[in-house]
Amino acid sequence: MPLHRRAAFAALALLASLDASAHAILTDSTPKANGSVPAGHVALVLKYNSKIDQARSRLLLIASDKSETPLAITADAKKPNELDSSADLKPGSYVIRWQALALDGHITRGDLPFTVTTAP
Ligand SMILES: [Cu+2]
Repeated sequence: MPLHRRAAFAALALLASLDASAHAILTDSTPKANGSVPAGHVALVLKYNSKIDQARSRLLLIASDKSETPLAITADAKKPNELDSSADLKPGSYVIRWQALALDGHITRGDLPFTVTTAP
């Protein structure tokens, strides 16, 4: 491969790695992944490594019977790296399927499984 083409590929690889660092990666959450919370009104917080477009990100709650409920995301300009919501949940196992749009225009997706226990 000619040297100038190698340099071009190296530059592209560098750009790709820089871009990857801007993707939204889930860094913390409430409930924690595989964690548990008591039944009732449950605050849901997904925290990312970077700012995200809250209006164009998505949260879907999947119950153990596979039923799916879209969760409204609470827009909060003071917490630009979070997707916040809440839901009234009965005991059982759930998954939040999240889709986060980072400000670089790229979407990342993931599943956050957790358990709701009988309220004390
Ligand atoms: Cu990106």
